[in-house]
Amino acid sequence: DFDIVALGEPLVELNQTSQDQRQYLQGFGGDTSNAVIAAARQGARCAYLTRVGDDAFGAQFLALWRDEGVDTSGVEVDATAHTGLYFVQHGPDGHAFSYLRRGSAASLMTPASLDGGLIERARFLHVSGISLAISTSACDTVFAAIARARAAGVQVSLDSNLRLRLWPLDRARAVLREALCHADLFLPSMDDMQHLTGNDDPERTLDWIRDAGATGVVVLKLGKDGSIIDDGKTRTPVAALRVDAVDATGAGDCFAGSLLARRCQGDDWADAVRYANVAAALSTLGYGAVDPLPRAEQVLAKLRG
Ligand code: KDG
Repeated sequence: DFDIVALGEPLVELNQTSQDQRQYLQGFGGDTSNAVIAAARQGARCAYLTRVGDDAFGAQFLALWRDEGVDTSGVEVDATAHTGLYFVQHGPDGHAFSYLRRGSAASLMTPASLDGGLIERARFLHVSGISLAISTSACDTVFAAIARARAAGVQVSLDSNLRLRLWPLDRARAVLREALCHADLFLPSMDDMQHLTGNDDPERTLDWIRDAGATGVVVLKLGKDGSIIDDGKTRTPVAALRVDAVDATGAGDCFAGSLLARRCQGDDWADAVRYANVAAALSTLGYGAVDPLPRAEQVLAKLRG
């Protein structure tokens, strides 16, 4: 059985690492894949549900997940479509993504992709705004996964991960509102919520989320200012670890995966969020979404120090 089963799209990553702007380091990304690898590095038993192309990149991903101890029995290989790809570019305002993913294998997932029964064997199902955005059939698949999880008593975790390159704001708002009502854990970032609600005040943002129908735990991520846990009764701020970030790609995914892993290991919400804040900070110290994801020993050493 699994602690966490995640559903979404892996993307091969080409990350700009040089000053002349023309050298790219190949790595791996895809928010839910990042999250499940981060969770596995914290000791969680994980599986990933997706579809990759029958190409060199799909094969690299399958090898990566196996190396990381992530179960791949729910990964479909599609001979008719490619594995998605994105570029990360760095500038004065942080990082930006360019996607080459339309028509990708993962975007062709359907609810039948869930028939292997992995979700029913998990403690958490983890999905995101990106899983919902990539295509209508992927969106249907996410809602079908949520329904299966709820029917089986599996907790649903949803990261907002709003990517406005993938869908219009109005649709994103409507779909995320619908999805967050079914989440036992909702993980929005303040940046995403600012787009969705038009306000930049954390308290009012949490009010908006409750008014939208969230009944589970909400952890609002404030970047370098840490996060706020709202369990429906009280709101608890948790400070972040300050670091000199090199590349924040995947930091939120590291946060999600680490938080879920620590919940499965018995942490209360405050301890799990404290741990996840440190893990996420450490994940920004190198280039790429996956390579710099810390392991449990590193996070624990930092927490103790
Ligand atoms: O959170 C990081 C992800 O956004 C990145 O790995 C690429 O999955 C990705 C996406 O769709 O933006």
